[in-house]
Amino acid sequence: MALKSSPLVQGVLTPKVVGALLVGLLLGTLVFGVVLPSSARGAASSGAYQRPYPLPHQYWARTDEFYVFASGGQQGGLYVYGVPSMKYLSEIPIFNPDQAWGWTPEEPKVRKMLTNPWTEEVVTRGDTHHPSLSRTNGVYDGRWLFINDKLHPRIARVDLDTFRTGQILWLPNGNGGDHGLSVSPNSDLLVQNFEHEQVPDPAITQHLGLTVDLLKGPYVGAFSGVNIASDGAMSNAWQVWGPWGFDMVRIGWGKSDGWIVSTSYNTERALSAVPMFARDHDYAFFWNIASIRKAVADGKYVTTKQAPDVPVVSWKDVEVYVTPIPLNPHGIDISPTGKYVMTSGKATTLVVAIDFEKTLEAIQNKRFIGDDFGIPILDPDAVRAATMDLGMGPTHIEFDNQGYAYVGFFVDSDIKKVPLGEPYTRLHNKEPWKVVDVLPAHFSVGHLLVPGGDTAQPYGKYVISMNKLTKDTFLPHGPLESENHELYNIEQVPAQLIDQMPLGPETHYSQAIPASLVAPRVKTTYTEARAVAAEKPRVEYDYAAREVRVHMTVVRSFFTPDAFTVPEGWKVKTRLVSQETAMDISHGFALDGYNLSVSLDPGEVKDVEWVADKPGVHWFYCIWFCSELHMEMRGRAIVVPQADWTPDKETHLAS
Ligand code: K7E
Ligand code: CUA
Ligand code: CA
Repeated sequence: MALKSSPLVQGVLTPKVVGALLVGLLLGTLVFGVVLPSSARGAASSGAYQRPYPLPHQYWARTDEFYVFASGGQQGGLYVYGVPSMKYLSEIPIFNPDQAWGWTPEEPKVRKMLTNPWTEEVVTRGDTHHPSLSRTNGVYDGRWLFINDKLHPRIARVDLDTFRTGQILWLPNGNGGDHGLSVSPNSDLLVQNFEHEQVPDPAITQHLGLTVDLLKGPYVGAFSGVNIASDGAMSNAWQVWGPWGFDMVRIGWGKSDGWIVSTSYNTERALSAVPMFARDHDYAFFWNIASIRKAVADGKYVTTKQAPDVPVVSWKDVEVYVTPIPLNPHGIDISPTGKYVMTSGKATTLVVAIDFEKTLEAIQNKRFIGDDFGIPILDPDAVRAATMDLGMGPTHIEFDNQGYAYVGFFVDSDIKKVPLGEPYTRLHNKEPWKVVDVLPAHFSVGHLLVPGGDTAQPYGKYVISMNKLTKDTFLPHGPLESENHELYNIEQVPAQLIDQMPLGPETHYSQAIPASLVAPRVKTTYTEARAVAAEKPRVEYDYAAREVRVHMTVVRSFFTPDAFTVPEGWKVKTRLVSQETAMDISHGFALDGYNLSVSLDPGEVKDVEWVADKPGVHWFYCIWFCSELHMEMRGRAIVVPQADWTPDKETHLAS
């Protein structure tokens, strides 16, 4: 019998039904089948992939193999979930404030990160697209994750010991529209493309020798190089500007070490959608990193008033090549040895595999078929390993550990599995570049991932498809629907779809990293509070600065002090010191009627500044259910009307 018609599900517990259930209990399994979900009954059938988590206690044992960090798109940060359980773990707020995850600009550290250094605007809208996990020798190392905001010219570093944003770096000379981001094999360089063409500082257009009209264009494109120090600190290194906007990007490794590969879909330099399809091809770019550094060292650059320390280099002064790629390419991805660079014409059925060894030879032998803006155009016949006609709307590509590429198709709503050429044929013994499996998706594949699938050593085993559309896959939840992450086991052909998970709109790229590389480094408490442990709670009044400074300790289940007075209009600097040392015991400080809520993790110290401009009693309260006295964990900020204030109303704590 189907679950749908089970009396329990319908909630019709009439005496007759209860009686039948009692009979069922007495008879054991015979009637029990009625109330078991069909999936639980089906798990024992032979050949089916066994979900590894039939029972909760096995999940408590924390046996997931991978963490997935999924870009949140308009959510402005990351979603985190486990694989293969597909269980949602948390979110990491980055560019958008999110008090549910303790990320609010009331905290000066957060506020500073969200502030545009040039305009001093606090920017609270972001659009994350491309996470790139830090790596050592081309392999994930579990230290950090870097990610861009498409809406503003800024990138962030997330620290994987705290799952919190540690730095936001603003990129100069542009308004945003940043797209592809990639980290180098040893995490010392990061490249961020500007997909949207810009009208830059006149010093830049002059240096490029191009003219840009604000109304009529054509505008110019750029990518930023960012240095990453050994402690993860990011700093602007240089920018390269050229005639086009640049879309996706990878910094090469192995056979393509020392090169940046990227795509552009708008080599027409068009200003609206239809003319962006005017040419039957656009380009893949190959940029030599050493030549960019040499141009900087040789002084071939300009700087701008906004960023006097960041050299801006012209494409003319660096070593760069292009090769034609059919109609509007998007993703560009590199195989594990660094040999194959794969891309595709988004508006075609064609997928191109470029052999990077052949590309270097073609450069050496000047196998050019012309130039565009002075950039040599490499002969496609000289650089391609294959041009495959595979299906509608090829978009992004990942790689496994068995020598296969996985190409996602937006229009076909599937993923095609394709064997790579040498040196991978000994792994799969297949004729290269011919589809061996088709993974159906529900629906419209955007990005896809294989764990480690953008590194020198993919882990394989799974593919996750990040589908843009769900249609009727899940319960209706309003006109704006979630997206669908689908998990496939790829150890066999055909691959098996083993789970689906709705996730908020809309993820772009995501990466999966072995749990063993991250879980051991995750902190459960902070140690900052130890440094101020000796300081006693106190309230200080500074009449000259019109400022009250409150030094407050926070521990289950008390704020000390739990009441203080403030003259109306004064600034209140509140230092919160968590004295907790136990894991999972976070508190918080939310102030009634003041648009203020901060989270305070165990052992953490936070400063909150606010202006006491609303007279009256304002309760502050703890925001997390920390003990059975959680609701009582509150106190009063008493804002005394200016006219009524006298110094005898100051709060003095008994010492
Ligand atoms: Cu959505 Cu990588 Cu921004 Cu393609 S991008 S899907
Ligand atoms: Cu502290 Cu609730
Ligand atoms: Ca185009």
